[in-house]
Amino acid sequence: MSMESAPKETPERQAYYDRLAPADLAALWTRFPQLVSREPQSPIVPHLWRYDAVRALLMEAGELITAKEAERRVLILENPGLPGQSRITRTLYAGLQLVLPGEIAPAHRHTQTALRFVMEGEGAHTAVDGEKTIMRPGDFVITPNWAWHDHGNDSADPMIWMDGLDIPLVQMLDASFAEGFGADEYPRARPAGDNLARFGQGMLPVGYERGDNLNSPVFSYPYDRSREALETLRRSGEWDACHGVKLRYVNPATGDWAMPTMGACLQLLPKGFETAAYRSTDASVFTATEGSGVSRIGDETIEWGPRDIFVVPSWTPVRHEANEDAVLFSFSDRPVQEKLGLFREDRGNA
Ligand code: 1HN
Repeated sequence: MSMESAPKETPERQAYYDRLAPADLAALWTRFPQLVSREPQSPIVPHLWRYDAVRALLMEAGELITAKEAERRVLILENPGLPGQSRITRTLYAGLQLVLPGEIAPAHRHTQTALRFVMEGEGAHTAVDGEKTIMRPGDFVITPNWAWHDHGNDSADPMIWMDGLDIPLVQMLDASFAEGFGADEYPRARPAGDNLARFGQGMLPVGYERGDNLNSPVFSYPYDRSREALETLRRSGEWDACHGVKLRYVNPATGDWAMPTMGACLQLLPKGFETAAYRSTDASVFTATEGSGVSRIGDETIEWGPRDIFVVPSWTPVRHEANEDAVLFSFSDRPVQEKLGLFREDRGNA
């Protein structure tokens, strides 16, 4: 069947194909198997980045260039299956960003959506449309598309976070716009914590209408609250066979994912718990905030510890096992796949 293997080549056919290319044409029957595969065929490979190794290189960058000159001082985590393409999965970009004490990363905005997950440091801030959020390890912060954002570090220590952006997705759609603000900081509009008070307490301002905003009005999800929720649920003992205790970050005004293009989750794997094999069409980036464990991803075995980052490709079975209570943050393009009717998952027999 021509969808599974290309028809036999003959000298006459080959000669014909050779005449098609100069005319900017191609024969579909030679391409079917690549274009419409029976199952996802991803160039993305499972991979682990050790935090300490990336951190050492990032600190070197701190001596080579300022955050301001670089605009953002980031080391991109590139999937070895697609080297040189600034992506960690087919649709997502990830990097580790360093802001040194006293530095500012100037205000700009772009149509790409960003998420931050804090790895190290305490007391630096990011500001979204003029509202500052002080960042601590494990905090999850979103920067909606086209929102002005700047970062600063008034603390005494380096601040490092993981950035996740939908850059390759926006690139594929040729929908990138960006501009600088022209000053370091966007004018401060509201006091720090305003978004959490308004939208993050299981309540909404009376009369609030979300309009056409597809992003959560909450842009900071502090770690201590999410961690406490996982701990309470851990004690209830109802663990998902494939995920342990797993919660997703939501837009409290809609119940949908916090951002339209990227979905993020936090999960607790109790000590000794081994998850059942699971696969889904959304390639996912993971990092541990606490604990250590082993993940079997297809044929690869990855041993991770705190702040290491690893990637699970689309439709590749994964099983996690925790050596001690472990907490994993993860993100993927699942909201996009769900909206387009493309998301599939396979829980094995679980
Ligand atoms: C960006 O704006 C940030 O604001 C980080 O921290 C990484 C990578 C590509 C394009 C824009 C940030 C980015 C980025």
